[in-house]
Amino acid sequence: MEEKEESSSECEEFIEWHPEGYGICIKIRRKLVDFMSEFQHIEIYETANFGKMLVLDGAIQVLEAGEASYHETLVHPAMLAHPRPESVLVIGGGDGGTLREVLKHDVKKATLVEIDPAVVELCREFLRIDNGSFEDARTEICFEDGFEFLRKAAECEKESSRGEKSVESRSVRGTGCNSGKYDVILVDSTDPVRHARGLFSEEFYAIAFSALKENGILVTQAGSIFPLSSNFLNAYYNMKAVFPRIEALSAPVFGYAAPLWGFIAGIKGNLSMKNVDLSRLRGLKLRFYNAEMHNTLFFMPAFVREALARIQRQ
Ligand code: AG3
Repeated sequence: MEEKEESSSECEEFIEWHPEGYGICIKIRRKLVDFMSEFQHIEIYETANFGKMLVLDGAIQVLEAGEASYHETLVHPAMLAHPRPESVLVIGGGDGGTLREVLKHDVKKATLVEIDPAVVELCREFLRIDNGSFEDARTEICFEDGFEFLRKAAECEKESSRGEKSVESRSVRGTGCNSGKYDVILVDSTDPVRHARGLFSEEFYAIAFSALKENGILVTQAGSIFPLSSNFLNAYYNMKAVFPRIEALSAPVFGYAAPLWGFIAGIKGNLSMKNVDLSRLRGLKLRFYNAEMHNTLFFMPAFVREALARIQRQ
């Protein structure tokens, strides 16, 4: 795989501009990876003061010094909301940070569905935030579009419940890891652009809803809350149409050009995300999330509550 080092004078700083007209600028020491995959432009940097950084198509995905708040908020409240999460599906997340957090729990199987094998390969070698989770015996990796993966799983379900044994259904089953239903689904995607756009659609949430067990929970990263982004509101709107109950969460994520990043949880069945057994956090070795902080993840600024209430009334 192509990899390139550049002299520090060529890349002293990395800037990501958000379309709204503000940005984030990070001083960097050197570029470790610059690769154009089939799907996107992958860059990995060593920054001057904040560890490594993963950038996809110009958008910062992971800044090592800031990634804990993102990955821990995406993963742990959902894992605690479920009394025994055994089967977890991660959509996206090719850097391995989400998988790393999932595997801190006593799960039986964690399936990672990542569209771009190059992201996994390069992050495993150069970013190294996965902490061995790609090699964990409970991990199963599938290189496929997450939406397609769930679509096929739904097809498969339908056919097996009809008792059909067509060649086609066997081949669907044969594509690998899309079998069974999940206790927890975590969507760790890029912004809703290009191949990730579909992961924020009502159709995707409907298919993910049916891939959850009777009691299950889906959490997606959902874009900036402050400033309030249309990405966040759209995801909320589309999830609302599918899930009987949803919760918005937020955390500050250093590395994204927004003081508050949003997450949305869709709850199926009889689970509560707010009243959880926080003693299960003991021994998990977390850097950001803790029992005292749990409630604060659900606090929303007044202007966000207002915007969400307007969506609820529709
Ligand atoms: N995925 C969400 C990153 C979104 C950041 N957006 C941006 N910088 N414009 C992060 C993947 C981490 N596992």
